[in-house]
Amino acid sequence: MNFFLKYKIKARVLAAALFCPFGVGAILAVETVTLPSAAPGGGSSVLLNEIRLQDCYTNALFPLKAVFIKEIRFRPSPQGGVAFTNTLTLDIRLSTTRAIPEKLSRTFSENPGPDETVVFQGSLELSSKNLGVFDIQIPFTTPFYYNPSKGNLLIDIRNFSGGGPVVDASGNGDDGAGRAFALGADSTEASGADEGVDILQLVISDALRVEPIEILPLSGDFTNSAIAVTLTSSLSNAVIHYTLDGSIPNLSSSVYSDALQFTNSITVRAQAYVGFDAMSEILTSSYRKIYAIADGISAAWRQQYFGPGYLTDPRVVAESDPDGDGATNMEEFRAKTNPLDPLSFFRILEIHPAPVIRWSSVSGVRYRILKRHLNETNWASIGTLIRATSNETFFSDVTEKHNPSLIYQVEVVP
Ligand SMILES: [Ca+2]
Ligand SMILES: [Ca+2]
Repeated sequence: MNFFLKYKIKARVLAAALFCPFGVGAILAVETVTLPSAAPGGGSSVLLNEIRLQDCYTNALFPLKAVFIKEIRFRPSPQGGVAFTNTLTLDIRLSTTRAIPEKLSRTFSENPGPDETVVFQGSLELSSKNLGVFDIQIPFTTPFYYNPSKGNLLIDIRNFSGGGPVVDASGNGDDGAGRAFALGADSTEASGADEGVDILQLVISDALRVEPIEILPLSGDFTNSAIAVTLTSSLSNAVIHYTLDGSIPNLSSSVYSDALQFTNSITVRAQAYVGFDAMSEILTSSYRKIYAIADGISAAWRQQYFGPGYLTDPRVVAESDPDGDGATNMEEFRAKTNPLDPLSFFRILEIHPAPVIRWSSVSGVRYRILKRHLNETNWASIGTLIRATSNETFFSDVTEKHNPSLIYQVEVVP
């Protein structure tokens, strides 16, 4: 007798449950895909017996995007399913197959695709409250990357222990799902291949969001002569393509291997691929080389002369002399001269000796300096009155150079 029960299920419209739109930075979207053909109905003994069973689901059941399948769930059949808790020993493998769900080969090895992956292997305690919901859950230790555009999904289950309940199943011929099965977990030939299938719920997540590229350092400013940027993907077989001109990376873009070295401002855009499939969002990181650092020159001074973009203007370096007047920006800042005007810089214009008049004085007394040339008769007063602060006072007449024809006189002002 066939160990599968009879089916009473009518097909319904295929639909995937809970589809979350993709958005940059969105919270990881977890969706479920359920074969929608069944109201709770027929039963399967895939968990009940020691068996091997291949369920095949058509790619039309999945969203049109690459996903990771992370978990499968069963629900007890209303016909023989019971509440239970038991530890089962299972081997579950997923692959992308060219096989047609309802026309699987009876030779098990002919059905899986080349990317067959062991997603769970070992013992696992399963339980159900038999509420008709998908509460028998088998999370995968290795998520399976599945691109529905590449083929149908084959789920190869070997149950080495039995001990679970009868689970819900469908016998419809037009629901895009079928199976091959045989008693004995190590069977190589199926005793039957037909239109029936376990009603599974597949937990998936968007493959574009689960494996981001890591970039170090993150976007930011750098002041050193060069910056090293590393890209990594947690997918060991991923190839990272990148661009440095702001364009969107694709399979033709440069392939990342070693750390990238930059000496000037740059924008890195990168995306990880496995084969022809994008496996990450496009990552964008910008690095800005800045020339104004905490060197003592005020930001306001730099902005005054070099404008609002001064941070990335190489002319603003403290040791630079953009106007070529021999004074560095630091020297011009300290002297309050114009760093972009070659005629504006601090320097000694002239050195010349000047007459110095020195006299004995009394603190508090005021004095007036008079002078004339030898060939003049009138004395002229120069400067303001000088109030002595000690017993000796001097005055330097900086308006004159050394001139033997000059005569000075000092008089007390009453
Ligand atoms: Ca200068
Ligand atoms: Ca200057």
